Parts: sequence; structure tokens; C-alpha cells
Amino acid sequence: MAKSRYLIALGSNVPHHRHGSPRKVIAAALAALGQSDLKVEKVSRTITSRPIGPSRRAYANAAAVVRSKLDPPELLAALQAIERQFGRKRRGQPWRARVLDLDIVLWNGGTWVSPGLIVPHSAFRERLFVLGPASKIAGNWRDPVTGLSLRQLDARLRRS
Ligand code: A4P
Ligand code: MG
Repeated sequence: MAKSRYLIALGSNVPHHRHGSPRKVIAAALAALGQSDLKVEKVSRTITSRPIGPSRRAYANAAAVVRSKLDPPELLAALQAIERQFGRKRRGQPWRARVLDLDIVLWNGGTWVSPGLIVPHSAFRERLFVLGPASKIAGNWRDPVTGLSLRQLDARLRRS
């Protein structure tokens, strides 16, 4: 049943009126993932990271490995439903400050391209705030595009 495994990146840089700080938003989002159509297998620590892009607020970031019977577009819809549950509004420019951002980074089925969805996530190889937490919970998982493991991608970016 739970045929696919995914690596998900979580990010927050705006407090939530009920859950509180971005770190607490990440904790609540992980709990929400566990209550949806998927099984959370591994969760990283939550780190604080400097913002990349226009928003000036620090982010809380984490990664999770989940198992699910959903295919990638179905999973994206489920993640977007959770983002909405946390009050994320999808108007305005991308990269704005946000209460909760859930991205699909990797899928054990390899690559996926359809309207509105590219897996592996197109920018994750350049992002320490994804590779740091992800390499600690799934260091041997190989990126199907470069053939490098998360541990190798993380080490490569830290050297550059
Ligand atoms: N989309 C395509 N592929 C995917 C995928 N693999 N996973 C589409 C999730 N979504 C995917 O995303 C825009 C569209 O990407 C979605 O409608 C979906 O169909 P979004 O979440 O609406 O907008 P966004 O998050 O603002 O844009 P984007 O490009 O996802 O930005 P990122 O890459 O998420 O970057 N700095 C730190 N320190 N930590 C952060 O977490 N995050 C961002 C946002 C910028 N700077 C950051 C952080
Ligand atoms: Mg996103």
C-alpha cells in the first residue's frame, strides 16, 4: 500500500497566531503530516537558517522521510492542503515570507515532471538549509539526476 517514499523539506519564517514561532510551526506541520495520508518515517532536527531571497526573516527548516501510497501530484495536493490549513495564501510573488512551505525534494520512483511539479526539486542541490537536515536522515539517498548521495551533495556545497 505505502508504495512510495519521499523526502520532504519544511520551511517557515512567519509565526502562526496559534502555533507560535516558526520552529513551533514546523513541529505542528510534522504532526499534521502524520495525521494525513502518509506515514512519517524519519524527521530531522529543526535548524535556524539565514534567508535566501528577498525575505529578511530567519527561517526554521527541517526535512522528513515519509511513505505514502500517493503519487507525486497527489502528494503535492496533500502538502498544499496542509499549507492552506496553516493559513498560507498563494497570492503575490513567490519566495515571500511564509508561515509554512512544504516541498517534495526526492521520490524513490526517480524523476517526475508534470505541470506545476518537478521532482527532484529544482533548487535543492544549492540549498544548505535542505541538504543539511536531509543528509542527516537520508545521507545515502541518491539524487537521480546527478547520481550523488545527499551526503555527497551536502559536502560538495559546503566546500564550494
Ligand atoms: N512546484 C514544482 N515542483 C515542486 C516540488 N518538487 N515541490 C511548484 C513543491 N512544489 C513544487 O511553490 C511554487 C510552485 O512550485 C508550487 O505551486 C508548485 O506547483 P510555492 O510553494 O507556491 O512558492 P514558493 O515556495 O515561494 O516558491 P518556491 O520556488 O517553491 O520557493 P522555494 O524554493 O520553496 O524557496 N531561505 C531559507 N533559509 N529557508 C527556506 O526554506 N525558502 C524559500 C522559498 C526562499 N528562501 C529560503 C527558504
Ligand atoms: Mg515551495
